[in-house]
Amino acid sequence: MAKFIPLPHKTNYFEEEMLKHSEEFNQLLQKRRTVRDYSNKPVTKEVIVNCIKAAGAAPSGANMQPWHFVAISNAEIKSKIRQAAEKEEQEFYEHRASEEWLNALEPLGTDTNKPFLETAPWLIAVFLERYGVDAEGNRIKHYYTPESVGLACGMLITALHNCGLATLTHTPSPMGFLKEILNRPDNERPYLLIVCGHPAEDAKVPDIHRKPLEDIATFFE
Ligand code: IYR
Repeated sequence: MAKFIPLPHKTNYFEEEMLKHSEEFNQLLQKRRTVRDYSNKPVTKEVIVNCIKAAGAAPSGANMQPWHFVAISNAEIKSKIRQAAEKEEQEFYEHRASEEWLNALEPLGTDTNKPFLETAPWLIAVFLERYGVDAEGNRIKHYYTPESVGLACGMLITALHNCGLATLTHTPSPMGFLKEILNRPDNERPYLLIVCGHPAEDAKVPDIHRKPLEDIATFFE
């Protein structure tokens, strides 16, 4: 039988307050940029812990919370990840990527060289649990797993940005090497590698723009 409790936290803003919150949060998120140039300045673990907790508050299919976050500041592991990622990227840029894909990436100026995987103080490897495993080793079915983990990643990036940190959502492809280097179990697959830290003093970002509202939303009133 489903058990219900009263909604524990309620916010009841006046309309003007709500509008102000929406404007301020939009202003904050409009300042988010994907960053590839990082400073090696450390970021305290507690900040990363709190942001991962925030990500863990994401909604998920049947509340299965099908995610696992591996946060790495260890230089040796970061170096292994960089080596493995650059090997895959070499394959990608030289053989796997279509001409069309390479053209789409051209404005981003990306290439096989991924120094940020060692420079940035934290890498957060996000794993998707294809299924759960209970105490007896039985499989527990998970639902809407890519959607759920995507939502958690969005919240993680937002939480990190809110702390004044820069992020890069990095997807070396394929990223099976993450599972080996980080010793993850069979039920997990690597989903995303989030690079996080302070931007380099002279960090540059591509001159690209966001679509206007009318291109991303439709309203029926
Ligand atoms: N994984 C490669 C290529 C790449 C692919 C997409 I889609 C991007 O938005 C950016 C890069 C790389 O990281 O260089």
